[in-house]
Amino acid sequence: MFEQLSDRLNSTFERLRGRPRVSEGDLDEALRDVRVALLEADVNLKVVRQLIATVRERALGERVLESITGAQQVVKIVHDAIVEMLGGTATPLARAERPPTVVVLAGLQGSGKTTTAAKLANMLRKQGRKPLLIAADVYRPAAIDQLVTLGKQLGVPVRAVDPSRVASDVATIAASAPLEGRDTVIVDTAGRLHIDESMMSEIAEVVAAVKPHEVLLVVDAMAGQDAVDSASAFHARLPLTGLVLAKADGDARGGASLSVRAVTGVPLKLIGTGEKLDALEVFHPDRLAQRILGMGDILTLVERAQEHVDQKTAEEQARKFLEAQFTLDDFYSQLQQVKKMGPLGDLLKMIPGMGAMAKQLPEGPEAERQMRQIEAIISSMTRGERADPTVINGSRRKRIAAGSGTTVSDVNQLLKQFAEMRKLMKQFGSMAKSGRLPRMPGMPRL
Ligand SMILES: Nc1nc2c(ncn2[C@@H]2O[C@H](COP(=O)(O)OP(=O)(O)OP(=O)(O)O)[C@@H](O)[C@H]2O)c(=O)[nH]1
Ligand SMILES: [Mg+2]
Repeated sequence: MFEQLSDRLNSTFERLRGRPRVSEGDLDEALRDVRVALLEADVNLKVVRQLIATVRERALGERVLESITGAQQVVKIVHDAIVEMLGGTATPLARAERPPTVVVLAGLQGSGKTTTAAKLANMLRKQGRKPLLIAADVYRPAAIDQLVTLGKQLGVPVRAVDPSRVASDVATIAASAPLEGRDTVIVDTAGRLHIDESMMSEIAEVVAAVKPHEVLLVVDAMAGQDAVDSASAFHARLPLTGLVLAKADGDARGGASLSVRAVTGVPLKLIGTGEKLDALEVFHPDRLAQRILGMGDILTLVERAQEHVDQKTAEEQARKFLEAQFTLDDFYSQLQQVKKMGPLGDLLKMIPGMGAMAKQLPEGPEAERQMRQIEAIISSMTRGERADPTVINGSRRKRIAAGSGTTVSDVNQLLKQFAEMRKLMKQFGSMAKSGRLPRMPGMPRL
């Protein structure tokens, strides 16, 4: 996601950095490139115009043209403008003071409501909440079964409503949820077209009857600007409190995610990044802007690590990582854990400067093969070699290659990559120490 946009923006800024000073002509040329890049990413035209105008005005106001760090300032201004366009800070889901918290999901047919309902239940369950799912899609008989199946997988109870009294049933079930020890109710509704008046008034009735704390519209990122248009139409009819962008993983250009907030004024709260039930993320405008501008997304990486890796090992490794005391042994054990966290390429993209490397990475069976090769090479090293790879001279390389069934050039490549990684970590560590990186809960203090 966003690769093309990210590449274009980065080469634009690269060119700008190459200039000794940024002239007004350079600025306008760069802004033209940014504009084209955003339009090609399918960002809404009005939103693009607004963004470019803001950036230009700020750049001139901040005297970018007279500064020797002008190019850097422009990047920062673009970054901030993108963050604003995406809504500023992350907007957490509302929580009722007195349970139950009620969340209603609405959206077009096939947009991803049922899947999102289950993913959200899963996310809340992991946070220690006790969700209950209500299947209020009474038009497709299979819809209830779909939710029941998902609920079973998660161990979350599912209740169905009577087709003849959808709104009042949802209200009754929601109200009695706390009696069953459930503190959050997630209502999956039928897919509807915004032009279908009777279906729109039905969901409006549900909303009026249960007075939910959140009315989330699930939009399909792959629909691009159509998703943005339908969001506007739903917003005109329902009191939406937030948006969920489903199928963001299938949206190569990213236009919907980048414009839906600015066009509708409704905050984007969650994004769906895959079919599996753990593929739902809280939406963070700043992190996305950083990812697009090639600054990496360390915070999401750290969170994902916390979720999948045991906490103590993670902290220990993060400390070593940032102090560049990381050995090949750590690298090996991290590879094992990284495998649990998701495709390596996805993870690398979140590390500053690693986006380009991620692109060269193979996927699927080839990635598996390379992973096994790396493991074989590391396990053919002695303990001393793993702790301090600088002792690995020519004859040791030959021995390691023979022992792992690889070639000397395979061994060289791994050592080179490892050395580069360490160098990067060192920079990173000093950034973290000097406070230039935000600190996350759970991240070790340096
Ligand atoms: N890749 C990907 N697929 C998704 C995501 N969310 C949902 N899907 C898929 O999209 C399809 C439709 O999802 P549903 O959750 O059934 O959509 P719905 O809005 O409930 O559909 P209706 O009830 O028919 O209106 C399914 O095949 C899901 O697996 C996502 O974030 N990524
Ligand atoms: Mg459904």
